[in-house]
Amino acid sequence: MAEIAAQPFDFTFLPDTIALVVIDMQRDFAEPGGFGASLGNDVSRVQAIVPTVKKLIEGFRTAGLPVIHTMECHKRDLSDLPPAKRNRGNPSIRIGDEGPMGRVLISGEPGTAILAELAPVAGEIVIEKPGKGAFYATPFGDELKKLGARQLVFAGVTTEVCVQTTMREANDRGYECLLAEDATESYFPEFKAVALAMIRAQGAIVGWTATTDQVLEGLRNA
Ligand code: TIU
Repeated sequence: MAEIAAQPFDFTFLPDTIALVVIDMQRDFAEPGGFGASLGNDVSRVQAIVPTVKKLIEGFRTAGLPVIHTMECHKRDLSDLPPAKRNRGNPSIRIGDEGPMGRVLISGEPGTAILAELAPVAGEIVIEKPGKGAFYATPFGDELKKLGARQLVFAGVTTEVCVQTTMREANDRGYECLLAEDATESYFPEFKAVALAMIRAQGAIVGWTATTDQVLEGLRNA
C-alpha cells in the first residue's frame, strides 16, 4: 500500500490499481470560439491549468501507469444529443452548429480535439462521452474493469460539471477518487472552491483532494 498526502486524510492506493482520468481538456472548453466561450465564459482560466495537467499526465506516464482521456462530444447526426441539452442556456452557437473551429462539440471536428499539449499518446484510452459523466453511454466502465483500476485520480474541466459528475458516478461504482486541486478548473472560481470543499467534506463523501505535487510524490514513493 502507498499513500498520497491528501485532504481530508491520506489517500491509500496500490500502484497496480491506480489510473489517471483527464476530463475534457478540449479546445472547445479552453479556446475562444468554442463551446465554453459560446456560453459566455472566460476560457483563460482553463488555459492556465494546462502546464499543471501536463505535469500530472507526464508523472503517470513516467510511472508506467494508465492515463485515460475523455472528450465531451456528439455524433455528427446529433442522434446522441437530446434537445434538452442542445437548447439549453441560449448560447451564441449551439452544439452541432458551425463555429470558428468547426462544428461545436462534434466528434472529429478541430474544436473538439484535446489540446495539443495534452494529446493522448499511442495506447492511451480516449472516451468520447455525450453526457457530463464519463460512464453514461460510453465504454468507460468496461475499460476501467479491463485495466483492473480501483483508485482514480481526476484532472480536467470543469470542476463542478463534468469532473464532479464523473467522480460521483465512479463513487457509486466502488472506485476511490482523488481530485488534483490545481489540475482542475471552473469558469467560476467560487464554484471550484465549493466543489473541492463538498467533495472532501463528511470524511471524503465524494473523494479526496491533493495538489499535483502531492500526487506525484505519492507515486514516486510507491
Ligand atoms: N459548461 C461547463 O462548465 N462544462 C461543460 O459543459 N462540460 C464540462 O464540464 N466538460
